[in-house]
Amino acid sequence: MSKTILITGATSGFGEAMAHVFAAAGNKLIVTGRKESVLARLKETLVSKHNVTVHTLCFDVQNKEAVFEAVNSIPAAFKNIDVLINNAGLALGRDTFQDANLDDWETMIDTNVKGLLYVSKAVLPLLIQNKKAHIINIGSTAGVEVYKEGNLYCASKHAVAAISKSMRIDLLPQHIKVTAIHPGAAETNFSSTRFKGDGIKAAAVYEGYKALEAVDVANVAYYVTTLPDHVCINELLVTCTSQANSFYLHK
Ligand code: NDP
Ligand code: 8X3
Repeated sequence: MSKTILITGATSGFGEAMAHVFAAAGNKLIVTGRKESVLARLKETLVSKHNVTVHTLCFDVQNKEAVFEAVNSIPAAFKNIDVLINNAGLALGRDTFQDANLDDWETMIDTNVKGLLYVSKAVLPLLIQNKKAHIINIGSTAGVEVYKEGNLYCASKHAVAAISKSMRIDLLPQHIKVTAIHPGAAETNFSSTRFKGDGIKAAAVYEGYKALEAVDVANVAYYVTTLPDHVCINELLVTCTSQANSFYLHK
C-alpha cells in the first residue's frame, strides 16, 4: 500500500537514493533540502520515472522557524505522513579536540542534533494523527564508537542514537516505530563536505575497498518500513563487508 514518506536531506547521497527507492515502490514523497533547484529537478525525475506524487519543501533544518513554517505549509493531500526519515546531516573537519573549529562544532550540533529535533517536533503531530507512523533516524557507526579526531561528529551521532532510544520509549503509547540506522563508510558527498571541498582527501577515504553506496543504505531504510505493523527494528548497524566497525577497515 502506498505510504507518504518525508525525507530530509534529499538533495544528495542517502536522502536522494531513498527518494528513488521509495518512489520506485510507488510511495508518495515529501522531499526536503536547502537547494530549491535541486529539489525541483529531483521532483521532475521522480514523477517522470516512477509516476508518483511528490511535494518539495525547501528549508534549512538549523532554522527552527523555517522548519515549523515549512511543515505547517504541507498540503492536505500530503499531511498523512507515514514515515519521517531524519537524514540531513554532516561532518565538518577531522581534527583533534584541541585543534577543532568551534564554528564547525556548532554547525554539526545545529544540524545533526537540533535540526533533527526541530523536524521531529514539527512533524510529530502529523505522525501521531497517522496512528501507525515510523521515524527513521540516520545515525552512524560514529554514534556507536568514538574515533580519533571525530570528537563532535561522533558526539552528535551518539546524540542521535540516544534521541532515537528516548523517542522509542516516549512514543510507545502513540504506536510510533522508531528505527535508528547506523551506517559505516559510504561514498557520497559526505567526505567532500567534511574536508570542505578537498577532493583528494575526500577520495582517499574510499580508496582500496568497496564502500557502501547510497542506494545500499536506501534499500535498508526501505526494508525496515516493509515489516508488519507489530514488528519494529530498533537499531541497525550497517557497514560494507570490508569494515567491521569505526576502527577496523580492511584496505
Ligand atoms: P551527503 O552530503 O551526500 O548528503 C547530506 C544531505 O544533508 C544533503 O542533502 C545536504 O544538503 C543535507 N543537509 C546538510 N545540512 C543541512 C541543513 N542544515 N539543512 C537541510 N539539509 C541539510 O551525505 P550523506 O548522504 O552521506 O549523509 C546523509 C546522512 O548520513 C548524514 O546525517 C550523515 O551524517 C549520515 N552518515 C553518512 C555516512 C557516510 O559515510 N556517507 C555514514 C554514516 C552516516 P546540502 O546539499 O544543501 O548540503
Ligand atoms: C560517517 C561514517 O566513519 O566517517 O558517519 O564517521 S564515519
